[in-house]
Amino acid sequence: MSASHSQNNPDVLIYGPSKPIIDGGFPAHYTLHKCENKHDLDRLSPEVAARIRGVAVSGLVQADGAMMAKFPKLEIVSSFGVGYDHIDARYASGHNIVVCNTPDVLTEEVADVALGLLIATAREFIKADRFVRSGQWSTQGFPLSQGSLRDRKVGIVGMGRIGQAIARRLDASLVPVVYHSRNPAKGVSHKHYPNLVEMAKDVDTLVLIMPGGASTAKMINAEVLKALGPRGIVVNVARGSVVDEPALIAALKDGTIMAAGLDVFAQEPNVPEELRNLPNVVLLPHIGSASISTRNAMDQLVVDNIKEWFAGKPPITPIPETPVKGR
Ligand code: NAP
Ligand code: 8YV
Repeated sequence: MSASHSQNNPDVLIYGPSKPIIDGGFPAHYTLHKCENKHDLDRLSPEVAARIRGVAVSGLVQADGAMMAKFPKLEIVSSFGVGYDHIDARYASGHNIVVCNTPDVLTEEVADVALGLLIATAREFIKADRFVRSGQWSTQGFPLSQGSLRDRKVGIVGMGRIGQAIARRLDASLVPVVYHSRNPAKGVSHKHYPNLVEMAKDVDTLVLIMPGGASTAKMINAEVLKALGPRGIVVNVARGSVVDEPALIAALKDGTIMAAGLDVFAQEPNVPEELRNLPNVVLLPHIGSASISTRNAMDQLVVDNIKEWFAGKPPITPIPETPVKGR
């Protein structure tokens, strides 16, 4: 794909929730259209759809092949979030549509949440907070935590931008780290395991930060959880789809593993009641990148990718499946 394209008065659709930085971020010569959800999208007139050349996906709404096929002149889809499992990258690549995501600007924020969630899970912060609030501390001491980071070895699944930022934090905390990914990560000195089950046998903690989608679906299954063992902690900041959720619930219930810290779930925002009732889990509502400053930076990158494109330049962060050559 090359970045030599016409530049005049593009029609751009903003698809997803309203956000000031995205809604207000485009120059006056753009013609903007807005669909908050699929219902709005289905009602977009064919005349307007025929003019759309760019789509800014402002939240977790699906941009599958059928969605993109509505726009015969579509050149670019600029999506909010580094994960793009809600975008059909293969369709885009086959139809000369460049897809952009928002990597890097959220890396450290998400790594902070991963480490915070690991510590909160191992050291039982949420139970301890409830203990103080309920007034129980005035009559008894809080039980010692079963878990500790001091005697743990962490296996990170996915050693990309965020995985490496998590590894740096664990290095600084003197916690040994190894990792699994399909290929060894360039410039990473931690031990690489080509086989996930072999790694799970050698560690007692898994931190998941690989992409969602077909290649990682339910990768963390009963076999992996059994290999991790009864001291096992699973922290998932990747996608709910990477875990076999019923198998995880069963493993947490019967002591196959010790605990889990979860920021993401199979059917968000619906979290199974069985999981919500477990005492050995810490549950977060998908807040890995959710600070005002980081979300603003992500929104700005959604806009900037489209602005660069329609200024005739390569976009800033195209995904690997739809690479763009500069002029
Ligand atoms: P990245 O730099 O592309 O890294 C992805 C890593 O996963 C790479 O090491 C890659 O290595 C590995 N990987 C990919 N497919 C795999 C597979 N089938 N099996 C094993 N490993 C695989 O991405 P990133 O910026 O670190 O982001 C990672 C993911 O985190 C995102 O895609 C998103 O789903 C999730 N995320 C969640 C939140 C949140 O709020 N909780 C926020 C941001 C991101 P190989 O290609 O060698 O396998
Ligand atoms: C977003 C994420 O919160 O970047 C990602 O992949 O999971 C988060 O930063 C998510 O895209 C929700 O819109």
